[in-house]
Amino acid sequence: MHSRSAPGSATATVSTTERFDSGRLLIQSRWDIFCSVVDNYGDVGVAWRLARQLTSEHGIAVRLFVDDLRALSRMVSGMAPGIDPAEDEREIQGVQLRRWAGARDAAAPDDVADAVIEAFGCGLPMRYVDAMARHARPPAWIILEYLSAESWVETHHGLPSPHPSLPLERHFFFPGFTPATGGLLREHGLFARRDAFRSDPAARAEFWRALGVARPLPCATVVSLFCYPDAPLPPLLDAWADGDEPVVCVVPEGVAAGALDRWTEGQVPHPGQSISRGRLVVAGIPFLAQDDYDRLLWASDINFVRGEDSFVRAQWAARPMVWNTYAQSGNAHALKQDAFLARYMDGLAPEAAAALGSFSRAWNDAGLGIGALSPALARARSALDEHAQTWARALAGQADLASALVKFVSDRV
Ligand code: TRH
Repeated sequence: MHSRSAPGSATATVSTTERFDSGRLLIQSRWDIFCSVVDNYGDVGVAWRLARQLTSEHGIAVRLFVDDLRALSRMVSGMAPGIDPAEDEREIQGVQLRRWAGARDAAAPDDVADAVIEAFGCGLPMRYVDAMARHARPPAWIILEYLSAESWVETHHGLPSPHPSLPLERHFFFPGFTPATGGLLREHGLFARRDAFRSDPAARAEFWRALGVARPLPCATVVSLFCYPDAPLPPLLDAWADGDEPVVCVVPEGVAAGALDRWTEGQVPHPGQSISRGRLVVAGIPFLAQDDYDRLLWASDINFVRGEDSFVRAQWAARPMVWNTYAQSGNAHALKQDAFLARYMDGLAPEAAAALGSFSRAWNDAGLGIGALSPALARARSALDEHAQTWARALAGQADLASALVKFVSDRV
Protein backbone atom coordinates (compact mmCIF):
# COMPACT_ATOMS: atom_id res chain seq x y z
CA MET A 1 0.00 0.00 0.00
CA HIS A 2 1.15 3.52 -0.65
CA SER A 3 -0.30 7.03 -0.60
CA ARG A 4 -1.11 8.96 -3.69
CA SER A 5 -3.05 12.17 -4.44
CA ALA A 6 -6.05 11.81 -6.71
CA PRO A 7 -6.71 14.85 -8.93
CA GLY A 8 -9.09 17.15 -7.10
CA SER A 9 -9.27 15.00 -3.98
CA ALA A 10 -7.54 14.67 -0.65
CA THR A 11 -4.68 12.22 -0.32
CA ALA A 12 -6.05 8.70 -0.70
CA THR A 13 -4.53 5.41 0.30
CA VAL A 14 -4.73 2.91 -2.54
CA SER A 15 -3.19 -0.42 -3.28
CA THR A 16 -0.63 -0.67 -6.08
CA THR A 17 -3.28 -2.30 -8.26
CA GLU A 18 -5.44 0.80 -8.26
CA ARG A 19 -4.92 3.87 -10.37
CA PHE A 20 -6.73 7.08 -11.21
CA ASP A 21 -7.96 7.92 -14.67
CA SER A 22 -9.71 11.28 -15.21
CA GLY A 23 -10.38 11.44 -11.48
CA ARG A 24 -11.99 7.98 -11.36
CA LEU A 25 -10.51 5.20 -9.31
CA LEU A 26 -9.90 2.17 -11.50
CA ILE A 27 -8.94 -1.28 -10.32
CA GLN A 28 -5.92 -2.26 -12.33
CA SER A 29 -5.51 -5.85 -13.23
CA ARG A 30 -2.14 -7.46 -12.42
CA TRP A 31 -0.57 -10.00 -14.73
CA ASP A 32 2.61 -12.03 -14.34
CA ILE A 33 4.51 -13.33 -17.35
CA PHE A 34 7.11 -16.08 -16.81
CA CYS A 35 9.70 -16.63 -19.49
CA SER A 36 12.72 -18.86 -19.70
CA VAL A 37 15.41 -18.12 -22.29
CA VAL A 38 16.04 -21.41 -24.12
CA ASP A 39 18.48 -19.89 -26.58
CA ASN A 40 18.52 -16.92 -28.94
CA TYR A 41 16.23 -13.94 -28.51
CA GLY A 42 12.77 -15.09 -29.58
CA ASP A 43 11.23 -16.29 -26.31
CA VAL A 44 12.14 -13.22 -24.35
CA GLY A 45 11.57 -11.02 -27.40
CA VAL A 46 7.93 -12.13 -27.57
CA ALA A 47 7.45 -11.96 -23.79
CA TRP A 48 8.91 -8.45 -23.60
CA ARG A 49 6.84 -7.22 -26.55
CA LEU A 50 3.68 -8.65 -24.98
CA ALA A 51 4.49 -7.19 -21.55
CA ARG A 52 5.04 -3.73 -23.04
CA GLN A 53 1.80 -3.82 -24.97
CA LEU A 54 -0.30 -5.09 -22.06
CA THR A 55 1.10 -2.25 -19.97
CA SER A 56 0.87 0.59 -22.46
CA GLU A 57 -2.33 -0.29 -24.30
CA HIS A 58 -4.38 -2.20 -21.74
CA GLY A 59 -3.32 -0.46 -18.54
CA ILE A 60 -2.35 -3.77 -16.94
CA ALA A 61 0.33 -3.86 -14.25
CA VAL A 62 2.76 -6.46 -15.62
CA ARG A 63 5.61 -8.26 -13.92
CA LEU A 64 7.90 -10.02 -16.38
CA PHE A 65 9.96 -12.83 -14.85
CA VAL A 66 12.99 -13.75 -16.96
CA ASP A 67 15.73 -16.22 -16.03
CA ASP A 68 18.42 -14.61 -18.22
CA LEU A 69 18.43 -10.87 -18.68
CA ARG A 70 21.29 -10.66 -21.19
CA ALA A 71 19.24 -11.27 -24.33
CA LEU A 72 16.57 -8.91 -23.08
CA SER A 73 19.13 -6.28 -22.30
CA ARG A 74 20.21 -6.13 -25.95
CA MET A 75 16.66 -5.80 -27.21
CA VAL A 76 15.65 -3.16 -24.70
CA SER A 77 18.62 -0.94 -25.04
CA GLY A 78 20.13 -1.56 -28.46
CA MET A 79 23.08 0.77 -28.63
CA ALA A 80 22.49 2.39 -25.23
CA PRO A 81 23.90 0.89 -22.03
CA GLY A 82 21.98 -2.29 -21.25
CA ILE A 83 20.24 -3.65 -18.21
CA ASP A 84 22.74 -4.84 -15.69
CA PRO A 85 22.31 -8.62 -15.91
CA ALA A 86 23.10 -8.80 -12.21
CA GLU A 87 20.07 -6.71 -11.28
CA ASP A 88 17.16 -8.71 -9.90
CA GLU A 89 14.42 -6.11 -10.06
CA ARG A 90 13.72 -2.96 -11.98
CA GLU A 91 11.04 -1.17 -13.95
CA ILE A 92 11.52 -0.50 -17.65
CA GLN A 93 8.95 1.20 -19.86
CA GLY A 94 6.30 0.56 -17.23
CA VAL A 95 7.04 -3.18 -17.00
CA GLN A 96 8.28 -4.61 -13.70
CA LEU A 97 11.23 -6.81 -14.60
CA ARG A 98 12.15 -9.61 -12.23
CA ARG A 99 14.81 -12.24 -12.42
CA TRP A 100 13.74 -15.78 -11.54
CA ALA A 101 15.62 -19.05 -11.44
CA GLY A 102 13.22 -21.27 -13.35
CA ALA A 103 10.55 -23.76 -12.31
CA ARG A 104 12.54 -24.90 -9.24
CA ASP A 105 13.00 -21.34 -7.96
CA ALA A 106 12.48 -21.65 -4.21
CA ALA A 107 12.63 -17.88 -3.76
CA ALA A 108 9.88 -17.21 -6.29
CA PRO A 109 7.12 -14.85 -5.17
CA ASP A 110 3.84 -16.13 -3.82
CA ASP A 111 1.78 -12.96 -4.31
CA VAL A 112 -0.04 -14.25 -7.33
CA ALA A 113 -1.47 -12.01 -10.03
CA ASP A 114 -4.93 -11.95 -11.64
CA ALA A 115 -3.61 -13.71 -14.74
CA VAL A 116 -0.45 -15.71 -15.27
CA ILE A 117 1.20 -16.24 -18.63
CA GLU A 118 3.57 -19.18 -18.88
CA ALA A 119 5.49 -18.35 -22.03
CA PHE A 120 6.21 -21.33 -24.28
CA GLY A 121 5.48 -23.86 -21.54
CA CYS A 122 8.50 -22.80 -19.48
CA GLY A 123 6.95 -24.14 -16.23
CA LEU A 124 6.05 -22.06 -13.17
CA PRO A 125 7.79 -22.11 -9.79
CA MET A 126 6.13 -24.65 -7.44
CA ARG A 127 5.87 -22.06 -4.68
CA TYR A 128 3.91 -19.78 -7.01
CA VAL A 129 1.68 -22.60 -8.26
CA ASP A 130 0.90 -23.64 -4.67
CA ALA A 131 -0.09 -20.05 -3.89
CA MET A 132 -2.35 -20.04 -6.96
CA ALA A 133 -4.07 -23.19 -5.77
CA ARG A 134 -4.70 -21.67 -2.32
CA HIS A 135 -6.59 -18.73 -3.83
CA ALA A 136 -10.37 -18.70 -3.48
CA ARG A 137 -10.48 -17.67 -7.17
CA PRO A 138 -7.26 -18.89 -8.74
CA PRO A 139 -5.89 -16.67 -11.48
CA ALA A 140 -6.29 -17.46 -15.16
CA TRP A 141 -3.27 -19.57 -16.15
CA ILE A 142 -2.40 -19.30 -19.82
CA ILE A 143 0.27 -21.27 -21.64
CA LEU A 144 1.37 -19.07 -24.52
CA GLU A 145 2.49 -21.36 -27.33
CA TYR A 146 4.83 -21.01 -30.30
CA LEU A 147 3.55 -19.64 -33.59
CA SER A 148 2.67 -21.95 -36.42
CA ALA A 149 0.55 -21.62 -39.57
CA GLU A 150 -0.41 -25.31 -39.43
CA SER A 151 -4.16 -25.96 -39.42
CA TRP A 152 -4.18 -28.05 -36.20
CA VAL A 153 -3.48 -24.83 -34.28
CA GLU A 154 -7.10 -23.73 -34.80
CA THR A 155 -8.49 -26.78 -33.00
CA HIS A 156 -5.97 -26.59 -30.16
CA HIS A 157 -6.21 -22.87 -29.48
CA GLY A 158 -7.99 -22.18 -26.19
CA LEU A 159 -8.13 -25.80 -25.02
CA PRO A 160 -8.13 -26.33 -21.24
CA SER A 161 -5.78 -28.68 -19.47
CA PRO A 162 -6.35 -29.60 -15.79
CA HIS A 163 -3.32 -29.51 -13.52
CA PRO A 164 -2.33 -33.13 -12.73
CA SER A 165 -2.51 -32.74 -8.95
CA LEU A 166 -3.91 -29.32 -7.97
CA PRO A 167 -7.33 -27.75 -8.47
CA LEU A 168 -6.06 -25.51 -11.24
CA GLU A 169 -6.81 -25.32 -14.93
CA ARG A 170 -4.44 -24.09 -17.64
CA HIS A 171 -5.44 -22.93 -21.10
CA PHE A 172 -3.38 -23.17 -24.25
CA PHE A 173 -3.21 -19.96 -26.24
CA PHE A 174 -1.87 -20.34 -29.77
CA PRO A 175 -0.77 -17.39 -31.88
CA GLY A 176 -1.72 -17.78 -35.50
CA PHE A 177 -2.79 -16.44 -38.83
CA THR A 178 -6.56 -16.96 -38.75
CA PRO A 179 -9.43 -15.65 -36.59
CA ALA A 180 -9.74 -19.11 -34.99
CA THR A 181 -6.32 -18.62 -33.37
CA GLY A 182 -4.90 -16.10 -30.90
CA GLY A 183 -3.57 -13.81 -33.66
CA LEU A 184 -0.22 -12.05 -33.81
CA LEU A 185 1.39 -9.38 -31.66
CA ARG A 186 0.72 -6.01 -33.31
CA GLU A 187 0.83 -2.72 -31.46
CA HIS A 188 -1.82 -0.08 -31.91
CA GLY A 189 -0.78 2.49 -34.55
CA LEU A 190 2.09 0.34 -35.85
CA PHE A 191 1.20 0.80 -39.53
CA ALA A 192 0.82 4.56 -39.12
CA ARG A 193 4.29 4.76 -37.52
CA ARG A 194 5.72 2.60 -40.29
CA ASP A 195 4.16 4.68 -43.06
CA ALA A 196 5.20 7.97 -41.46
CA PHE A 197 8.81 6.73 -41.28
CA ARG A 198 8.73 5.53 -44.87
CA SER A 199 7.36 8.77 -46.21
CA ASP A 200 9.95 10.86 -44.35
CA PRO A 201 13.26 10.85 -46.29
CA ALA A 202 14.99 12.89 -43.59
CA ALA A 203 14.05 10.34 -40.89
CA ARG A 204 15.32 7.48 -43.05
CA ALA A 205 18.56 9.31 -43.85
CA GLU A 206 19.07 10.02 -40.16
CA PHE A 207 18.39 6.37 -39.34
CA TRP A 208 21.10 5.14 -41.73
CA ARG A 209 23.47 7.86 -40.53
CA ALA A 210 22.98 6.82 -36.89
CA LEU A 211 23.75 3.21 -37.83
CA GLY A 212 26.89 4.27 -39.66
CA VAL A 213 25.62 3.04 -43.03
CA ALA A 214 26.46 5.25 -46.00
CA ARG A 215 23.13 6.25 -47.52
CA PRO A 216 22.39 3.39 -49.93
CA LEU A 217 22.25 4.35 -53.64
CA PRO A 218 18.62 4.72 -54.72
CA CYS A 219 19.13 1.92 -57.27
CA ALA A 220 20.61 -0.52 -54.74
CA THR A 221 18.50 -3.27 -53.18
CA VAL A 222 18.82 -2.99 -49.41
CA VAL A 223 18.60 -6.34 -47.63
CA SER A 224 18.43 -6.74 -43.86
CA LEU A 225 19.96 -10.01 -42.72
CA PHE A 226 18.96 -12.00 -39.63
CA CYS A 227 19.44 -15.75 -40.00
CA TYR A 228 20.75 -18.82 -38.16
CA PRO A 229 24.46 -19.67 -38.24
CA ASP A 230 23.94 -22.61 -40.62
CA ALA A 231 22.02 -20.68 -43.29
CA PRO A 232 23.76 -21.01 -46.68
CA LEU A 233 25.00 -17.43 -46.67
CA PRO A 234 28.33 -17.63 -48.58
CA PRO A 235 26.86 -18.79 -51.93
CA LEU A 236 24.18 -16.12 -51.66
CA LEU A 237 26.75 -13.41 -50.95
CA ASP A 238 28.74 -14.66 -53.95
CA ALA A 239 25.65 -14.42 -56.14
CA TRP A 240 24.94 -10.87 -54.99
CA ALA A 241 28.58 -9.87 -55.50
CA ASP A 242 28.58 -11.30 -59.03
CA GLY A 243 25.06 -10.07 -59.87
CA ASP A 244 23.94 -7.27 -62.18
CA GLU A 245 22.31 -5.06 -59.55
CA PRO A 246 23.91 -3.35 -56.55
CA VAL A 247 22.94 -4.92 -53.21
CA VAL A 248 23.57 -3.53 -49.73
CA CYS A 249 23.31 -6.29 -47.12
CA VAL A 250 22.88 -4.83 -43.63
CA VAL A 251 23.93 -7.16 -40.82
CA PRO A 252 23.37 -6.56 -37.10
CA GLU A 253 26.37 -7.42 -34.97
CA GLY A 254 26.73 -11.12 -34.18
CA VAL A 255 24.39 -12.38 -36.92
CA ALA A 256 25.88 -15.21 -39.02
CA ALA A 257 29.26 -14.28 -37.57
CA GLY A 258 30.98 -17.57 -38.49
CA ALA A 259 29.79 -17.62 -42.11
CA LEU A 260 30.65 -13.94 -42.54
CA ASP A 261 34.05 -14.49 -41.01
CA ARG A 262 34.81 -17.20 -43.56
CA TRP A 263 33.39 -15.25 -46.49
CA THR A 264 35.27 -12.07 -45.59
CA GLU A 265 38.43 -14.01 -44.61
CA GLY A 266 38.39 -12.55 -41.13
CA GLN A 267 37.33 -9.04 -42.17
CA VAL A 268 33.75 -9.07 -40.79
CA PRO A 269 32.67 -5.42 -40.78
CA HIS A 270 32.17 -4.03 -37.28
CA PRO A 271 29.17 -1.77 -36.67
CA GLY A 272 29.62 1.33 -38.80
CA GLN A 273 32.02 -0.41 -41.19
CA SER A 274 31.38 -2.03 -44.55
CA ILE A 275 33.13 -4.29 -46.98
CA SER A 276 32.56 -4.28 -50.78
CA ARG A 277 32.92 -7.12 -53.22
CA GLY A 278 31.70 -6.73 -56.80
CA ARG A 279 28.15 -5.35 -56.74
CA LEU A 280 27.73 -6.17 -53.04
CA VAL A 281 28.30 -4.03 -49.96
CA VAL A 282 28.04 -5.79 -46.59
CA ALA A 283 27.37 -3.15 -43.93
CA GLY A 284 27.81 -3.93 -40.23
CA ILE A 285 25.42 -2.30 -37.78
CA PRO A 286 24.94 -2.70 -34.02
CA PHE A 287 22.40 -5.15 -32.65
CA LEU A 288 19.37 -2.88 -32.40
CA ALA A 289 16.73 -2.20 -29.78
CA GLN A 290 13.44 -3.84 -30.81
CA ASP A 291 11.86 -0.60 -32.03
CA ASP A 292 14.91 0.27 -34.11
CA TYR A 293 14.91 -3.22 -35.54
CA ASP A 294 11.38 -2.47 -36.80
CA ARG A 295 12.76 0.64 -38.50
CA LEU A 296 15.46 -1.44 -40.14
CA LEU A 297 12.78 -3.73 -41.57
CA TRP A 298 10.76 -0.72 -42.75
CA ALA A 299 13.82 0.88 -44.38
CA SER A 300 14.98 -2.26 -46.21
CA ASP A 301 13.72 -3.62 -49.54
CA ILE A 302 13.93 -7.31 -48.60
CA ASN A 303 14.06 -8.70 -45.09
CA PHE A 304 15.73 -11.96 -44.18
CA VAL A 305 14.27 -12.94 -40.81
CA ARG A 306 14.15 -15.99 -38.59
CA GLY A 307 12.43 -17.76 -35.68
CA GLU A 308 9.19 -16.18 -34.56
CA ASP A 309 9.24 -12.54 -33.59
CA SER A 310 11.36 -11.06 -36.42
CA PHE A 311 9.32 -13.24 -38.78
CA VAL A 312 6.11 -11.53 -37.60
CA ARG A 313 7.69 -8.06 -37.66
CA ALA A 314 8.75 -8.58 -41.28
CA GLN A 315 5.14 -9.30 -42.15
CA TRP A 316 4.07 -6.01 -40.57
CA ALA A 317 6.88 -4.28 -42.47
CA ALA A 318 5.01 -5.40 -45.61
CA ARG A 319 8.10 -5.90 -47.74
CA PRO A 320 9.31 -9.09 -49.45
CA MET A 321 10.76 -11.43 -46.86
CA VAL A 322 12.65 -14.70 -46.61
CA TRP A 323 12.15 -16.75 -43.46
CA ASN A 324 14.82 -18.92 -41.83
CA THR A 325 12.93 -21.41 -39.66
CA TYR A 326 14.18 -22.47 -36.21
CA ALA A 327 15.39 -26.06 -36.66
CA GLN A 328 13.33 -28.62 -34.74
CA SER A 329 13.59 -32.37 -34.36
CA GLY A 330 11.70 -34.60 -36.77
CA ASN A 331 11.91 -31.92 -39.45
CA ALA A 332 8.96 -30.14 -37.80
CA HIS A 333 10.31 -26.82 -39.08
CA ALA A 334 9.88 -27.95 -42.69
CA LEU A 335 6.17 -28.59 -42.04
CA LYS A 336 5.90 -25.18 -40.41
CA GLN A 337 7.55 -23.56 -43.39
CA ASP A 338 5.31 -25.31 -45.91
CA ALA A 339 2.20 -24.42 -43.91
CA PHE A 340 3.21 -20.78 -43.80
CA LEU A 341 4.19 -20.56 -47.45
CA ALA A 342 0.91 -22.17 -48.48
CA ARG A 343 -1.02 -19.46 -46.63
CA TYR A 344 1.31 -16.60 -47.52
CA MET A 345 1.54 -17.36 -51.22
CA ASP A 346 -2.19 -17.71 -51.74
CA GLY A 347 -3.09 -15.11 -54.38
CA LEU A 348 0.52 -14.44 -55.36
CA ALA A 349 1.31 -14.58 -59.11
CA PRO A 350 2.58 -18.11 -59.99
CA GLU A 351 6.02 -16.96 -61.15
CA ALA A 352 6.65 -14.94 -57.99
CA ALA A 353 5.30 -17.80 -55.84
CA ALA A 354 7.66 -20.25 -57.56
CA ALA A 355 10.61 -17.89 -57.03
CA LEU A 356 9.85 -17.33 -53.33
CA GLY A 357 9.01 -20.98 -52.66
CA SER A 358 12.18 -22.37 -54.26
CA PHE A 359 14.39 -19.74 -52.69
CA SER A 360 12.89 -20.21 -49.21
CA ARG A 361 13.23 -23.99 -49.33
CA ALA A 362 16.85 -23.74 -50.47
CA TRP A 363 17.60 -21.15 -47.76
CA ASN A 364 16.32 -23.58 -45.14
CA ASP A 365 17.74 -26.75 -46.60
CA ALA A 366 21.49 -26.75 -47.22
CA GLY A 367 21.15 -23.99 -49.79
CA LEU A 368 21.31 -26.15 -52.87
CA GLY A 369 21.37 -23.76 -55.81
CA ILE A 370 20.63 -20.68 -53.69
CA GLY A 371 22.88 -18.51 -55.87
CA ALA A 372 21.12 -19.58 -59.06
CA LEU A 373 17.71 -18.93 -57.45
CA SER A 374 18.61 -15.39 -56.42
CA PRO A 375 17.98 -13.61 -59.79
CA ALA A 376 14.43 -15.05 -59.99
CA LEU A 377 13.71 -13.72 -56.50
CA ALA A 378 15.03 -10.30 -57.52
CA ARG A 379 12.83 -10.31 -60.66
CA ALA A 380 9.78 -11.13 -58.51
CA ARG A 381 10.43 -8.21 -56.19
CA SER A 382 7.68 -5.86 -57.29
CA ALA A 383 5.05 -8.65 -57.27
CA LEU A 384 6.28 -9.74 -53.84
CA ASP A 385 6.20 -6.16 -52.63
CA GLU A 386 2.60 -5.65 -53.62
CA HIS A 387 1.65 -9.02 -52.20
CA ALA A 388 3.37 -8.28 -48.88
CA GLN A 389 1.22 -5.17 -48.48
CA THR A 390 -1.99 -7.05 -49.29
CA TRP A 391 -1.00 -9.79 -46.83
CA ALA A 392 -0.22 -7.35 -44.01
CA ARG A 393 -3.49 -5.45 -44.51
CA ALA A 394 -5.55 -8.64 -44.50
CA LEU A 395 -3.76 -10.02 -41.44
CA ALA A 396 -4.29 -6.77 -39.56
CA GLY A 397 -8.05 -7.27 -39.95
CA GLN A 398 -7.81 -9.86 -37.21
CA ALA A 399 -7.55 -8.98 -33.49
CA ASP A 400 -3.98 -8.55 -32.27
CA LEU A 401 -2.63 -11.13 -29.84
CA ALA A 402 -2.52 -8.90 -26.75
CA SER A 403 -6.15 -7.79 -27.21
CA ALA A 404 -7.23 -11.37 -27.92
CA LEU A 405 -5.45 -12.51 -24.76
CA VAL A 406 -7.09 -9.82 -22.63
CA LYS A 407 -10.50 -10.87 -23.95
CA PHE A 408 -9.70 -14.55 -23.48
CA VAL A 409 -8.74 -13.94 -19.86
CA SER A 410 -11.68 -11.65 -19.08
CA ASP A 411 -14.11 -14.21 -20.54
CA ARG A 412 -12.76 -16.74 -18.07
CA VAL A 413 -12.22 -14.77 -14.90
O1 TRH B 1 16.29 -15.18 -31.81
P1 TRH B 1 15.40 -16.08 -32.54
O2 TRH B 1 16.06 -17.10 -33.34
O3 TRH B 1 14.41 -16.76 -31.56
C1 TRH B 1 14.03 -18.11 -31.63
C2 TRH B 1 12.62 -18.30 -32.03
O4 TRH B 1 11.74 -17.48 -31.32
C3 TRH B 1 12.25 -19.75 -31.83
O5 TRH B 1 10.89 -19.93 -32.14
C4 TRH B 1 12.52 -20.12 -30.41
O6 TRH B 1 12.18 -21.41 -30.17
C5 TRH B 1 13.97 -19.92 -30.16
O7 TRH B 1 14.29 -18.56 -30.35
C6 TRH B 1 14.34 -20.32 -28.77
O8 TRH B 1 14.48 -15.21 -33.54
P2 TRH B 1 13.23 -14.28 -33.27
O9 TRH B 1 12.06 -15.04 -32.80
O10 TRH B 1 13.04 -13.49 -34.49
O11 TRH B 1 13.67 -13.29 -32.11
C7 TRH B 1 14.62 -12.30 -32.33
C8 TRH B 1 14.29 -11.09 -31.49
O12 TRH B 1 15.39 -10.20 -31.52
C9 TRH B 1 13.09 -10.32 -32.01
O13 TRH B 1 12.33 -9.82 -30.92
C10 TRH B 1 13.72 -9.16 -32.76
C11 TRH B 1 14.92 -8.91 -31.93
N1 TRH B 1 16.03 -8.21 -32.58
C12 TRH B 1 16.35 -6.95 -32.11
O14 TRH B 1 15.68 -6.42 -31.22
N2 TRH B 1 17.41 -6.29 -32.67
C13 TRH B 1 18.15 -6.83 -33.67
O15 TRH B 1 19.12 -6.17 -34.14
C14 TRH B 1 17.80 -8.12 -34.16
C15 TRH B 1 18.59 -8.75 -35.27
C16 TRH B 1 16.74 -8.80 -33.58
